[in-house]
Order: sequence, then C-alpha cells, then structure tokens
Amino acid sequence: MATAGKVARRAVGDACRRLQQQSRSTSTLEHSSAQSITQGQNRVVEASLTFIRELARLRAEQVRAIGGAKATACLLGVPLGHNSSFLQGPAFAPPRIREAIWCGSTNSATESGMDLNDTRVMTDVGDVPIQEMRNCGVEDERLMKTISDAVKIIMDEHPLRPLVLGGDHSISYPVIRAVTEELGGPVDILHFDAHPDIYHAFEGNIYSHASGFARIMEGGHARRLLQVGIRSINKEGRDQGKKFGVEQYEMRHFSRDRELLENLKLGEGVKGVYVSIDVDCLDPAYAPGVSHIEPGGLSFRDVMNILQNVQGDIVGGDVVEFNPQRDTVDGMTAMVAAKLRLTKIMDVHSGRLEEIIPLQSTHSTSELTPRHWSRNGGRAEVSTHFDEFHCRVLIRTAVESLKLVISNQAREASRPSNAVCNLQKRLIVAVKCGVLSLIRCSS
Ligand SMILES: [Mn+2]
Repeated sequence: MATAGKVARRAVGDACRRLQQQSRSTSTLEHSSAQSITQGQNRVVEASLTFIRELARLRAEQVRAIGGAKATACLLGVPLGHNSSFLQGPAFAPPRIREAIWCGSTNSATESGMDLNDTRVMTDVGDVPIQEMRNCGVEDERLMKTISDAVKIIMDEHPLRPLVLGGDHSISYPVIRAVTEELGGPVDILHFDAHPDIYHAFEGNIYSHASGFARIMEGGHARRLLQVGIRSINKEGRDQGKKFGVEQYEMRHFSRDRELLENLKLGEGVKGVYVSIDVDCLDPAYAPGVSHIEPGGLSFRDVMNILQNVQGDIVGGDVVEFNPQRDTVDGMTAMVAAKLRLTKIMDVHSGRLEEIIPLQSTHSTSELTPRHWSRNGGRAEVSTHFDEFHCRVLIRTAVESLKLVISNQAREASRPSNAVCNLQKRLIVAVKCGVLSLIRCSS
C-alpha cells in the first residue's frame, strides 16, 4: 500500500518532466506541437488523478479495515483562486485550513463528541494539483472536469464522502455536478453565503465564483437551493433567484427566519443534502480573512446552530472563499474555516455516534497525527504505527507552517521573537522526524 502512493507521485513527476521537454522542443516541431502539448496535458491530468485515486484507495482500505464507519468525511483540497473577481488568495487556503485543524491550541473533538483523530471520522487525500495543471496550460473546462473526476474517485471508495476545501466558490459547481452524477439524481443544497453567486456570467466568465449556482441550477443538480446569510444581492441576483426557484434567506429578515432555519429537514425524496459554506456568510467580525467583506452577517454560533440541527443525509460539502492573505496573523479565519467544516457535516458523514465502534486506545492508526505532534511540541516518539500517509501529512503540515513563519518574519522585517524561534525549531525537528519515519515506512 505504501508503494502505491510513491508510484503515483513518481508518475506525476515523470509526466511533468516529459511535458517540459516537449515544450522546449516545440520551436523545431511546430507542426506537431499543439498535438504533443495536448498529449502532455492529458498525461499530467491522468497522473494527478492517479495520485488521488491511490490515496483514496489507501485511506478507504484503512477505514474499512478498522470497521464501524457508515460514512467518512474525506478532505480534498482544491487550491483554485483564479475565478475570483477581486482577490485570488483562496488558492492558498487548503494548507492553512489543514494547519488549523491540527493546531495544538484546540482539542480534536467536535462539539457533538466525534474525535477527528479517528480516521473513520475524517481522512484526507490531499489536493488536486490545480496550479501545476494550469502551469501546463490546462484550461478551465478541463480543470473543472478534473475536479469532478477527483470527487467521483473519492465517492467510488466506500465509505468516503467528499468534503472539499476551496478555493474560490467556482469549485462548487464541478463538485456538486460530480456528486449528483455519481448518485444519479439531484440533491438539496444548503448554501451559506453573503452573496447568491447566481449571475449568468460575471465579467464574461461563466465559471466565475459569482456564477456557480447559475450553472448548478441550469444543470438540474439541485431540487431545492436554500441560500442563507445573503446581504449583498442586486436585481439580477433576485431575478435569477426567482427564475430558478431559489429560497433566498436574507440577513435583514434573519431574526424572523431563525427558527425555521434551525429546524431544517432536507434531502427527502432526493439523493441527499449538500452543504456549501462560503466563509463570508459570517460577519467579518468573526472571519476577517475573506476577499469580500460584507458587514451584517451571521455569527459563528448562528451557522453552527443551523448546521447542527439540519436533518438529512449529508452526502458532501465544501468550505470556500477563505483568503489567508487577508486573515489575521494568528490565523483566526483559518480556525473558523476549520471548525465550520468539523461540525454537523463531520458527524453525519461518520454515521451516528452510536454506529461507531469505539477504538481501543492501544490500536489507533491515527494516534500519531500531526495534531499529536504539536501537542508534544514536536517531540513525539517515532512509532512503527506511523504510516506513510501520516508521515506525508506531517511533513507537509510542518513545511507549510515553516513557510508561514518565515514569510511572517520577512513581512514584519524585524527580529523574530523567542516564541517564533522556538516554533521554528520544533517544526524543523518535526520535518526531520517525519522524513525519517517515511524512510522507515518505505523500507
Ligand atoms: Mn460570498
């Protein structure tokens, strides 16, 4: 199992190298360059999906081996920001949200008692390599299809269900399209947002983050679309909403609608419920790290109460539009994004609490997650329980944290504080230990 990921990763590297070589030689082979570039792009896309497929298989095998899970939330990062109409920072969000999930400042329990260290509650297959594909000239329609394919790959692996970390809101369309195609029918969509995102096209872009729900409704992917938190809506937004029969709950009426929204029963007679959370649904006081700051929004508690009370089978979800470039230095919005996606979505994904067989404390495949490491200040023992995937997650998390620390230092252009130095040292230790463990896993 450990070598499958390695083979896939090597395939991605080889495909990229071949494409680069091809690109270099196009000047001498102009007549065939377009064709060979297309072939190269095909290989890069296929290699990217192969890596996600192998990871999904591995994670699902682990979950099934432990047993007891009816559904497991499977994180999939989609670092795509170029369909934003204003800032493109959401492309950098997925690693920041993962960092917040495993941050040692909070424990790993959800409010309703699920433990995120239980791999049956939440697992992760990494990111769709959006920027790498764009660097190879892969265009939007193909990118959108690749996102859909990645979601289908996850859904093919029982009991995984996709929980997508954006990215800007344009990614919800390919994700929801994949979910409904895979399930064979429409879903009910619970959509939290300051904006309805339902322009026919925004500035000529039909894939704009402001147009995703027009594509979703045109495609017949939703029976009901409930938009909650709306407070930045113009005539076109209202007209389009009427045209598609969207239920738009505007913030100006929130106190009136609160009871209804806290008692939603969705997904009956269709294939389930999909939850799409644009972080800007929250008032910027709770989540300043968004591209479009709209005062007068929901509180974190408001969103939690609606999510925790919704009745229905949640078949997938996304958290989008977190922009780390506008967050506070201590990552306040990253934590909000992390916590938002760890509530009701998680709990339903993992089946009812009583359907989970409690793990023996001596037999936890995930007892040495990055969270465990940060709790021990990076001094955790290297255990044979440490599988390849956890090593990779650990290394990635540590490297990303290190980058953040270094970039913060550079930005501040001042002497780093002792706290920052200590964090840096711990992260370097974590990276080294992670690499060592990886070597041990592979051998
Ligand atoms: Mn929005």
